Formats: sequence, structure tokens, C-alpha cells
Amino acid sequence: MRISLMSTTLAQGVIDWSRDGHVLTAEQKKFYEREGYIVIRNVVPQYELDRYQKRFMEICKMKGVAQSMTVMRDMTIARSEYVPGEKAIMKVQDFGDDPILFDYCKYPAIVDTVKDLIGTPNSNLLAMHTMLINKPPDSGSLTSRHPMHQDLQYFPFRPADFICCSWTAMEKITRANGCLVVVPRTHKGPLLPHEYPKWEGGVNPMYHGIQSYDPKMPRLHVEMEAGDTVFFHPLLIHGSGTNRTNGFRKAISCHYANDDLCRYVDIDKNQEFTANEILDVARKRMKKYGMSEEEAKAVQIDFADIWRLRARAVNGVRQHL
Ligand SMILES: O=C(O)CCC(=O)C(=O)O
Repeated sequence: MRISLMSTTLAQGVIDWSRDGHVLTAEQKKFYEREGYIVIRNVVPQYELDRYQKRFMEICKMKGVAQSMTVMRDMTIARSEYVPGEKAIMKVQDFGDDPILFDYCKYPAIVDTVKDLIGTPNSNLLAMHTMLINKPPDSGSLTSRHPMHQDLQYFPFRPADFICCSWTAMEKITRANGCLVVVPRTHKGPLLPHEYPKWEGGVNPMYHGIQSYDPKMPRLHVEMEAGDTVFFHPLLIHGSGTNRTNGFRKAISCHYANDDLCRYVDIDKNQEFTANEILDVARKRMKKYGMSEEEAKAVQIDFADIWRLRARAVNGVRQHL
């Protein structure tokens, strides 16, 4: 059954912003509620980050890559000849079946923080979307930028207030190597229409930006040390800058949903563009794994099914999403 649940209705009464959480203080919770994000320093220890880094290097050599995982190349690199190692791969997506990378989603300090922001200590959380982003040194075409966007455009589940992203720096991340940029308080607004920005050097697949983004909005560059984590709301407008260094900039992230309170919904008109593109990618994948064009076309799959396939339980029991 699809229900139409928009934004805040259920949030009231579930999260008491005026009380200390399990790990966050009331002040920190109120900051998130007001600003749409919060940076917590030193959440993930270096030894964990080293495990993810080592696993990423293996994935670059396509060692033990689960079928459900997507390994993406930077658009400028994908066109060129063989490029070895981490230089070729800009993103690993959907690592829910990778036991090492999925440890990030289950890392207790992250999970406890997310529960303070979108649930209670007893909430059942799902990891809906997982990414390790390896922003490459920019080739000069500025394709390493990520346009300003709202992550909710990708999601057919609501309420938005029970979805939260954790994004952890795997190394020092500054303006020079393309840190995250957020526009505080924009999570109180609606989901806006997105499209591919008309950038001269091109744009990576799925890097949609807000159509009418006003660059004069007061934005904040979130500089972080390795292990620092920013937690943010799926309506918060954010993006990331060009990597002007010679090194790769790595971050690991997970979008969590509170499975007790979220449901699949009929998507917003503003999401049709994104939904159709994601369904096209899914059919391409079916062909990659052996289906004919006709067979792939005949598969009955909708936008919610894509997310049913991606979701993985982090704790407790999976029931709704
Ligand atoms: O890591 C980045 O550069 C930005 C990632 C991001 O905003 C996203 O994938 O939605």
C-alpha cells in the first residue's frame, strides 16, 4: 500500500529535541533540527578508516565485488584507456553486501547518533543508500564538482524527517580537495526541481543539481579531519567543490531510514526525472547480467522496488521498507 506522508507530521512527538539523546546533547540535537546538519568530530577511528581504505583498493582491482555493488568511473577517466588502481574509480555505491564496508553503516557511534536524530534507541534502522566517494584530482574540466542538490530527489520513501545521511571524512578534507558545502536551514523548504547542470566540461551521471539554485545563498564549507562526520537531513541543499589537489579525496556515507516510521510513497512530480533515469540504469544492469532487451523491458519494476533491493537492516528487524 502506498500512503502519502509528507515531511514533518510524524516527527512531532517521536523526537524530543529538548532532551539529551543517547550520545548527543539536547543542544546538539536542537542544532540539527534548526540547521539541518551537524558535524561531530572524531566519530570513526583511524583503524576503521584504514580497513575501508584497504577494501576500497581491492575493489579497484575488482576483487570480490558483489553483484549488487556499483563501481563508477569519473566521466573523464571512463573515456580514456586503462587506468590502474584508485585513479580509475570515483565512487563505489551500494556496498550493503560487502562485509567490510558495511561495517561503516553498523559502526556504533554512527548508529547511536543517527538514532538520536531520527528515532529512539529502540528504532529499527535501514541503510538505504551507501557510497564511498573517491573524488579524483580535477582534470581541468571541473567534473569533480558535485552540483548543489537535495538527496530526497532520489528517495521514494517518507517522511523526510526520518531519513538522515552520515558522511565521514576518510582523510583531511578541505576546500582545496573539494569539501562538502551545505546551505544551512534549507531542510525546512520543499523538494525542488533538479536537472543536469549545463556545465561546459560535462557532468557525471546522476549528479543532478537544483534547477534554480541561487549561488548567493549563504553556504558553508565543511572542513573535516579524518573520522569527523557530518549528519544531514535529506532536504538540506548541499554539494561539493572541485578537487584542486593532486590527491584523491575519500569519504564514506550511508543514508539511514527509520524503518518503523518510513513508508514508500507515490513520488513527487519533481522526482520523475530522477526515477526514470534510475529505472533505466536498472534495466541496463539486467542486460549486463545476461537479459535480452525484451526481457529487461518486460520486468515489472518500479522506483520503490529499486530501494527495496538496496535496503539492508542495520539493527533489529526489517518490516516496512
Ligand atoms: O562526496 C561528495 O563529494 C558529495 C556527495 C553527495 O553530495 C552525494 O552523493 O549526494
